[in-house]
Amino acid sequence: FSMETDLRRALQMGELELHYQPLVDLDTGLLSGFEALARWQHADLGAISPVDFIPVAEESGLIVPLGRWALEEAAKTIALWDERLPGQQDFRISVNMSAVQIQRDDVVEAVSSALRGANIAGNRMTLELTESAFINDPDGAKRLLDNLKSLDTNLAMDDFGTGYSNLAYLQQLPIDVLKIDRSFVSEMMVNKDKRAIVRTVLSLARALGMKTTAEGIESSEISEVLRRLGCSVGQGYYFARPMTGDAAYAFLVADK
Ligand code: G
Ligand code: G
Ligand code: MN
Ligand code: NA
Repeated sequence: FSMETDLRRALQMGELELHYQPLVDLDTGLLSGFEALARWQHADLGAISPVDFIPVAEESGLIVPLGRWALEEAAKTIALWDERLPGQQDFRISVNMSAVQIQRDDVVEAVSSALRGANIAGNRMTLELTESAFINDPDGAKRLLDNLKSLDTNLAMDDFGTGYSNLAYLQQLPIDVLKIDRSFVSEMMVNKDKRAIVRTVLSLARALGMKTTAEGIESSEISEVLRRLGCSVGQGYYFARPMTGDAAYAFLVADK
C-alpha cells in the first residue's frame, strides 16, 4: 500500500472530510467558532490520522491541492451555515496551513479564491500558521502575512511556544491570535514550569495587543484558571471533540 497513491485518489474522489472542533469564548461561555480538521476514512484501513497523512502530503506536494480543498470546503461551510441560520452570523472557521503549503503554493490567491467562490467576507475565516513557516525567510513571511491580512482574514500562530520565537520579529507581524500549544495547557495544573509558560504567553499576547486561544483544555478547572488569567478563547475535549459538519451545525444552532 502506498499512502501517497491512496491519498491522491482520496483527494480526487472526495474521500477527505473536514471535522469541526468548537472554540469557546472563555468570558461568556459562548461559541466563537470552530477549527476545521481534516479526516480521512480509508476504504480498507479505516481512519488515518492527519498526523500520518499530512507529512505524506507535504513530501509529495499533495499538500497544495489538499490545502486548497480545506480552504474551499471551510469557506463553503461558512456560506452554507449562514444560509441555514436566520439573522446576522459571526462565527469563524479556522483552517490550518502548513509551512510546506505556504512555500509551494500562492496561498494568498488560494485564500482569496476560496472566499470569492463561497462569497464570504475574509473576516469569517482564521488562518492557523506555525512558527516554522517564518524561520527561513522572515521578510517573505512578513509580506505574506501582510497580504493575507489585506484579505481581512484573522491570523493565528498555532502551537505557540513549541518552536522558534523571535519576539522582536513576532511584534512586527500582523498576528491576531496566539494559540497556546496543548502540551503546556494540559499539564498546567500539575507542572509549575508549564503554568509559568502559559502565564508568560498570555502576558506577551496582552503586551502585543493579540488575543489568545488555549488548546487541549480537558477540565473545568483548567478552563476556569485560564479564564481568570485573561485567556480569550478555549478549545479542548472539555468543551467538545472535533465532530462532523452536521453535528457542528447542530452545536452552533444549540448555542444561539
Ligand atoms: O485533528 P488532529 O488532532 O488529529 O490533527 C492532528 C494534526 O493535523 C494537527 O496538528 C492539525 O493541525 C493537523 N491538521 C489537521 N487538519 C489539517 C489540515 O487541513 N491542514 C494542515 N496543514 N494540517 C492539518
Ligand atoms: O496542531 P493543532 O493545534 O492544529 O492540533 C489540533 C489537534 O488537537 C486536533 O487534532 C485535535 O483533535 C486535538 N485536540 C483538540 N482538543 C484536544 C484535547 O482537549 N486534548 C487532546 N489530547 N487533543 C486535543
Ligand atoms: Mn491548529
Ligand atoms: Na494547534
